[in-house]
Amino acid sequence: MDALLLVDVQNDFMPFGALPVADGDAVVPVANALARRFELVVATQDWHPADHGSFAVNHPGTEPGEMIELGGVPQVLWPPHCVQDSPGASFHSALDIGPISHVVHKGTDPRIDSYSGFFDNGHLKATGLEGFLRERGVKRVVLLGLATDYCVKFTALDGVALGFEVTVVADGCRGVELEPGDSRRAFDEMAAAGCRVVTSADLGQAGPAGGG
Ligand code: VGL
Ligand code: ZN
Repeated sequence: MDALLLVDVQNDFMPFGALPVADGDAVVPVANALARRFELVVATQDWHPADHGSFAVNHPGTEPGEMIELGGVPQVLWPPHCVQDSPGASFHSALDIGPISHVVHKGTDPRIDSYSGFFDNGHLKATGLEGFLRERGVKRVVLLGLATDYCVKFTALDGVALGFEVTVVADGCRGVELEPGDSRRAFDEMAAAGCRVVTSADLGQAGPAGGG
């Protein structure tokens, strides 16, 4: 069984959002085209409380982009984004949510961030995504979304570490690029860890995905 995993296709990561990813909305048509072809489509949402420790505003004297320690691990500070139930946390309005059968919220604990859809950044708590996929017999996870250099990367790396076959759809991903080249390095890291990095065209045109 294959699952399509849509990572954080949320307004705040779009070019008009609070934590803008250049060209982030380009992932939406890729997601919509692929979602039709999977029996199981799961989405993650970054879902922070307003007092989340990854927000620079919650650490007086700091600015976005600075590093601190949070939950025992290094943490980049961000502008407030994806606050639970805010418009910025919603899926992009053009994302076809019909095929999505399950949504995983992450980053809900103010004391630690969670880039991966599977675990928080300290690997202390699971989100439930692994169990959800295993209960349904999922062996291969095809993933895309935002951002390449954070949530896509850490979700892909945890996925392979957990024993899933992970395929990353490169044209369905865009990165934050705090440092130029971060996205390219993220794709290299994912490939080195055993992820297949493909384009949506490589996955073929017709029928349910799984053959390609
Ligand atoms: C993300 C930074 C902060 C992401 C989430 O979805 O990649 N990046 N929170
Ligand atoms: Zn976040």
